[in-house]
Amino acid sequence: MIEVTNKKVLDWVNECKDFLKPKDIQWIDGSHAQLEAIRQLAVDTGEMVRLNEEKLPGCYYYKTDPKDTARDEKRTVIATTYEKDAGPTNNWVQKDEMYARMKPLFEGAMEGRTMYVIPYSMGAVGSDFAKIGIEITDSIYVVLSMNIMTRIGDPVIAQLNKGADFIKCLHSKAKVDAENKWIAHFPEDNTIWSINSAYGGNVLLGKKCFALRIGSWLGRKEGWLAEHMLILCIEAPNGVKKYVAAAFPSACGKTNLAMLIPPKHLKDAGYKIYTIGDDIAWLRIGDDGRLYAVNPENGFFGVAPGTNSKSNNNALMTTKKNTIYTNVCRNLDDNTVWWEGLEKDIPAPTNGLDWHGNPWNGQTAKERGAHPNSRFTAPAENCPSIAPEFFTGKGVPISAIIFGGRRAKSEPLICQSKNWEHGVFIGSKMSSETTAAANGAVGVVRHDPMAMLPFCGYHMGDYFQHWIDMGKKMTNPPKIFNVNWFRTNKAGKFIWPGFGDNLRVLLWALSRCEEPSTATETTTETPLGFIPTKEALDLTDINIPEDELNSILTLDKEIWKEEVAGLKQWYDKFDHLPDELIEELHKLEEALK
Ligand code: OXD
Ligand code: MN
Repeated sequence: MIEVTNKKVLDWVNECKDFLKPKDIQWIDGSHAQLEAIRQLAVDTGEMVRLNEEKLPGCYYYKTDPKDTARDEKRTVIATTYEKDAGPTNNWVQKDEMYARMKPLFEGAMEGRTMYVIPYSMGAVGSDFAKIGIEITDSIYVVLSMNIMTRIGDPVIAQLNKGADFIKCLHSKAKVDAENKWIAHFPEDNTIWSINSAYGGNVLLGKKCFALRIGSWLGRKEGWLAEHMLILCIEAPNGVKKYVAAAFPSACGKTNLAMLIPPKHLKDAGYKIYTIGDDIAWLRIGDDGRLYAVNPENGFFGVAPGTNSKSNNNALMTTKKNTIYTNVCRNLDDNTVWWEGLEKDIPAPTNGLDWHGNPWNGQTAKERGAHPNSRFTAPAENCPSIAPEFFTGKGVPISAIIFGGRRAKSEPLICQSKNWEHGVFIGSKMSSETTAAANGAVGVVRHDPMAMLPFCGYHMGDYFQHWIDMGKKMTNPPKIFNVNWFRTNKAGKFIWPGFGDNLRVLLWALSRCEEPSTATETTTETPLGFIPTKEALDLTDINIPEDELNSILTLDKEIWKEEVAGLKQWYDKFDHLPDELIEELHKLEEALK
């Protein structure tokens, strides 16, 4: 390992050691030998199970406490000096009070344990977009997962030794005590403290905590955007590559869209899809006035249930080696894993263990084998559709930004905003039916602007203003769209086939980004923006009853009057919002009359 010479780093690690009181300290250099030894320790102590070496080489199984299986938004805190900086959508605690609440919980929390120090980079090490974090943890699961999700070890230490700044990330699983679980962000101090959880979203501090909550705060200060967005590349048959960034709330198919496989006729025509990111994008304005994006992560932390060769074969293939599976069902016959929706022809194991670790054979219809939010943590480099641009960390120019949610009735299949400000309005009004990715009721509609409600590290009124200001600085901003793959018919079945067929919708969006647009004449202008007519969409080989197709390509004014009423209530939460958004809301209300 390279010797650490950055004094700020050494001082902080010493300070943590003094109150955590670990039995020893291990710096993570990221070497193969070191990681292999840690894996062996995880197996020896029972923290992880090594899976079938032939079928799933390098793969491990990990299980969390049943009360600790999802992000815990109620226990996620933005701790600033003044409440106004956290805004009405975050749990705010005065920062000194939060330190005082958590310090006693951390006191001696690592007694008898090893304290691991993980230097990591979000973004390709040393690239223009990259930022560094150091995570201190007592969890082997965190060490091994951070190795997948970020770039760790010596190359990062080399950057720190050159004087690079870093985010101080402290985690202890402590007693995994749900009553004393806290995930606290101190953006004024570049600090994150997480205690009493062992679930990925709460403890892999590079992801939601740094790359989004602290990232969004830094982005506002420094003039860039940290967003809950996938990034994908669409290569046309003529070889031209276009890039799309898309924001959806958790468990709305982001990973599937990022890795989509084109429908047969488009594949035969020569369309190709490459994946750059599935969850987070950092976006900066380039010298040419366009918006450029990187994926700061190095792996995928995807929802396992429902992942199969039809829904997302690329994700399935990605998980076949060097992957950690959390809270899935184990198949004891061949030491592999299983989850609901894995494959029609792969039945539930007759000799299995459910996500609680209890014997399970798929016969107890009421119980699930895998937790609905069970996950795979898999290296991005495994992904068959990974883009070469992912590795350079250089940033790709974004043509279209797509917002989307899970709405059974209101939002049309796709709608293009009128301009950047209107697009920001479209993002600010996003709402979705909740899923299992966070604790709480599933299927309840909640406003989730830009899919950032749980992840924006500051006042959302200021966040919208930052978006408006970013638009003003771009001479060639991306066009903004809203999509909804989740409209249902009278029988409650999805109308749009989704998955690979979503490419048809993206292609329409990209045609709208051409100058001049190649699709204008087949578009309907509505109070919400531009919706394609059915002639404008490629519907080859798709069979949707005429009335259902019409219903997802029109705007139901009565439903939208109710949406506007809900939106007004939502906006009322904020003591300040950009004038541009109030104006757009007013215009929408008038147009619906
Ligand atoms: C995730 C989430 O895990 O959004 O990506 O919850
Ligand atoms: Mn996410």
